Amino acid sequence: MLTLYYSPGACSQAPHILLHEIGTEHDAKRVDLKAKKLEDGSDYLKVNPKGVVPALQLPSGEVLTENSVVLQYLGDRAAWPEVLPPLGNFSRYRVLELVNFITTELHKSFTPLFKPDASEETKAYFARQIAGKLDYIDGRLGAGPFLMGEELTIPDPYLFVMAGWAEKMIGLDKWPNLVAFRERMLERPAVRHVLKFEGLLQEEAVA
Ligand SMILES: N[C@@H](CCC(=O)N[C@@H](CS)C(=O)NCC(=O)O)C(=O)O
Repeated sequence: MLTLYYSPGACSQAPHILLHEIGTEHDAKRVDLKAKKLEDGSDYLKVNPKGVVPALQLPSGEVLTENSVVLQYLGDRAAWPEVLPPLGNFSRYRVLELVNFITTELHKSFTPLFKPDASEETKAYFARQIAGKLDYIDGRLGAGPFLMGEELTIPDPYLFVMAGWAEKMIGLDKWPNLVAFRERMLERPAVRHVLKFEGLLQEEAVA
């Protein structure tokens, strides 16, 4: 079985949602990112020496890291090919283009906003960077419902996580398409399940 190493609300939520969207059986182990420990007290650095989530342990015991690659791995194994079109289909590269944009341009621009030792000036600089990237994403999304149009593909759960971070850290008022996307994603059973599992949606017990 696959095992996802995650931290609540972190970028690991993207593959966590994808696993549920594509219906892949898996185990999910919570990581204390400060202590670099698992819930049983064992050392997470033995799983992923980089000390970050996500990490995906394969049935062979190999551990795959880097969100964009973990999402591709899962997408290529989905019984539902639309989530990542196969080789030979040009739209595969459009999907990967979006994943790469989110991981390199958006995701890492948030990092200083979460760091207590980053100055207000640094935070303001990165908030402006994020705003510019969200201008592009909002236009790209349009009426959606998803980044690629009618079908959910692997960058959508990733964008959902980034939209949640943006809402919390800088507000989403300037990006109405992103607000609508986030609301649509929040209605999805896979998203609700993961939010409950990660302890971020309290009103119903996890089944
Ligand atoms: N390059 C990695 C970065 C992953 C990453 O930044 N993960 C964050 C959570 S969103 C983390 O684990 N941070 C803990 C730390 O930096 O100590 C990837 O794309 O998967």
